[in-house]
Amino acid sequence: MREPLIATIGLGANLGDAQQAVQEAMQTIAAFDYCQLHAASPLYRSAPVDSSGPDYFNAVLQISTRLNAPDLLARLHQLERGAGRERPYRNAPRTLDLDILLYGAARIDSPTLTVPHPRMRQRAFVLRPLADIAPALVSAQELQAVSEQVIEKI
Ligand code: A4P
Ligand code: MG
Repeated sequence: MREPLIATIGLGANLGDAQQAVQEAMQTIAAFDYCQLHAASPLYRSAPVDSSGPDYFNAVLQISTRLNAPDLLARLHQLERGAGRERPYRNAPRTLDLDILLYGAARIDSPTLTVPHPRMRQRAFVLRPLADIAPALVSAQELQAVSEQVIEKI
């Protein structure tokens, strides 16, 4: 088991009881083995970006974890499956999407995992909640660049 580091996880859902799915997933992830809650953002409601269907509920979570990145991803996938996630096509509406946004300061580029998440800095539904819990990680310019995207804090 490795030394603990801070992993940042993005949560999103827009099918079923999406608000509850995101809230429950935050609690479940914080209770994973070898993980401790570091910070949890407020919940946001956002219009779909490059996607379709109802509004999304989004949040960002930081955990201190000893899990390596592939093991953390495997647990997140397990949780997505438990929430009934199906993958009919890319960016399809979903009951629960869990992305590893950051894993400490690591850069990972494997067939199954790219970290930092390549699209995180283009998306208000990531940057706004991330700025709430880790303001040093998001610049004012980045927030300004996504200010046209429709999003509200719940
Ligand atoms: N994968 C690679 N890197 C990562 C990573 N850092 N974290 C692989 C998690 N998974 C990663 O993901 C496909 C594969 O990506 C996984 O099997 C994993 O091995 P997926 O979740 O099945 O596919 P996806 O959700 O369609 O792709 P992704 O990358 O999660 O989509 P995006 O780009 O994150 O967009 N609009 C609003 N308002 N709110 C949203 O939450 N989400 C999306 C998803 C689009 N529009 C949205 C929202
Ligand atoms: Mg995903």
